[in-house]
Amino acid sequence: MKRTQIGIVGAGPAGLMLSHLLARAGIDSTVLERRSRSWIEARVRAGLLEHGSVDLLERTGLGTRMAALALRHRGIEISSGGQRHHIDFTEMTGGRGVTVYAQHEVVKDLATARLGAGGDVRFEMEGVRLEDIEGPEPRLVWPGGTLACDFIVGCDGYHGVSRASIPPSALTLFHREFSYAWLGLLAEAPPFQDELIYARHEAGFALFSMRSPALTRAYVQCRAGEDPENWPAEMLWDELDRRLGVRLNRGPLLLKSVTPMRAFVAEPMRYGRLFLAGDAAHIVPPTGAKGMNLAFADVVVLARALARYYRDGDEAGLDAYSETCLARVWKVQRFSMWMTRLLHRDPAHDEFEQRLQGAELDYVLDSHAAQRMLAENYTGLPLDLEGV
Ligand code: RFL
Ligand code: PHB
Repeated sequence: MKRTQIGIVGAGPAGLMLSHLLARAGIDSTVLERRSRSWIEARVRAGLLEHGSVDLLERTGLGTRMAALALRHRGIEISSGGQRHHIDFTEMTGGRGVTVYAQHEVVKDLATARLGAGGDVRFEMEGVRLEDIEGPEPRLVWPGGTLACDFIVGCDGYHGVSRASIPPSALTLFHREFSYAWLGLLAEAPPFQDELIYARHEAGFALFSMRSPALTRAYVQCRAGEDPENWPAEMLWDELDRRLGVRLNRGPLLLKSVTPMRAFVAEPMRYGRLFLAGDAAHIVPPTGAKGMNLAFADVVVLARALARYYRDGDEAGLDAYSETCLARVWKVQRFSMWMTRLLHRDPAHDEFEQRLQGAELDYVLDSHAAQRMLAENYTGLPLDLEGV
């Protein structure tokens, strides 16, 4: 039977970054990914990197393309009542900012690094199952193969197979569903300005973002389960302009799709010899731009704990993995929920709730302390990269 030290399910940002960090620590891993390499490298998802994620990529030799392609931002704009306000993160945090660099570019950099270093990343692996995760030698099994592992890490996203392999009685699941979602577009149109705009509007939330000097990314709040076909391109552009209070540059759409909003946490993030990381363990609503960053924070903790285990035979880091990660996960969940509730129009809310929401946003826009809280969280809570 084939063996590896760490079997990783899923080649998203979490799985590939973990494999990369383990290789740097001299630990063997095999990544099994259900989709093709071209699929994972083309999948349009996140766009914003926290300060700590940028450090992580640079420190581990993945900064070259990012340095050439990424856009550095000092802050964001918030639009309320038709007026735009700039929040300067760099000033509030003593020099931090955020970086626009598409998730699929990060995934390309990671896949190139792993495969270039002779890493074992296998694509189009359908039907992967986890066996004996409670025993001393868990296995990854698929039609035609078996891989014995010291540990398995489930990095296979919200719909993956890893979390589903844990007996339901061993997990506590926390869920929030939303009655609204985001309808997003990606268009061949130069961003009309440098900074992002988050808009609170009576018709619903809107967000102006970008992927590159040539690509605009933008979202409007819509009903959960909305059919994108109900939104012809012109109508979507008009609605964005109306809610954002600007005139975006328009261009051909490369993508138009609905992203469901969800908040979810599975506790604990370990069962026997299986660890969960990234979206497999938690989802935050996208308003704070946190999901990929949180996935990186998990695997930094796990890679360090595994290095300690293989170096000193010390399991303390592995035992503390879930608790260490969950402390950050809940803080990031709090922030993402706060941003979501601050800016979206909740159809279930009466006038009283809407007045409170308006007052909260006014307070944020007037208060240095509140803006600092926003800046600290948005640019990213401290990420310990010691030993990485
Ligand atoms: P992923 O990226 O979902 O990767 C999981 C991988 O596992 C594979 N897989 C399997 N492989 C083998 N066997 C199976 N049975 C498998 N089942 C699944 C999948 O094919 C896939 O390749 O999870 P990971 O690595 O944890 O990464 C999480 C991030 O992708 C996610 O949190 C972010 O995209 C969230 N997010 C954002 N995060 C940010 O940090 N900043 C942002 O600006 C940001 N914006 C966003 C976002 C997510 C969005 N959507 C589409 C949900 C904007 C949007 C619109
Ligand atoms: C994006 O560019 O896709 C994006 C930006 C900010 C967010 C969420 C998504 O809060």
